[in-house]
Amino acid sequence: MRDIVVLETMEDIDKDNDGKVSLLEYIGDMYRGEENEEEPDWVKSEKEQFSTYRDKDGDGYMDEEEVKNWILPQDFDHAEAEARHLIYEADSDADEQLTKEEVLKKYDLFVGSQATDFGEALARHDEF
Ligand SMILES: [Ca+2]
Ligand SMILES: [Ca+2]
Ligand SMILES: [Ca+2]
Repeated sequence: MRDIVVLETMEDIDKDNDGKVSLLEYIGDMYRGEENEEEPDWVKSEKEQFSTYRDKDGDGYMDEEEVKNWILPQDFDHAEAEARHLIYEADSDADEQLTKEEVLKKYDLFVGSQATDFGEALARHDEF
């Protein structure tokens, strides 16, 4: 069952059907920028994600195993990753602390997040 999901994802993203997902294919699946257009920041950070986390053996491609780890991580804590992502997104002054103002500014992000409990807990903890 799990492998079918992996295969379908591969088929979807692996445009040149070489059985591996290149950085371009990975990004191209989410983002189609115009030439000369500057990349949005999230594309840059996705690229970093790719080389830092997705492409474990650093050969520049995600093979089947790496795609599997990407979409079906074994020991991946979704809530924690989401929480970290939220902090990263919301922490406007990058001091790794979230103030209530920062949370409120990104309120939509927290509400739309799977880790909404985290956002709520955070807002509660940060009352002053
Ligand atoms: Ca490919
Ligand atoms: Ca690889
Ligand atoms: Ca901050």
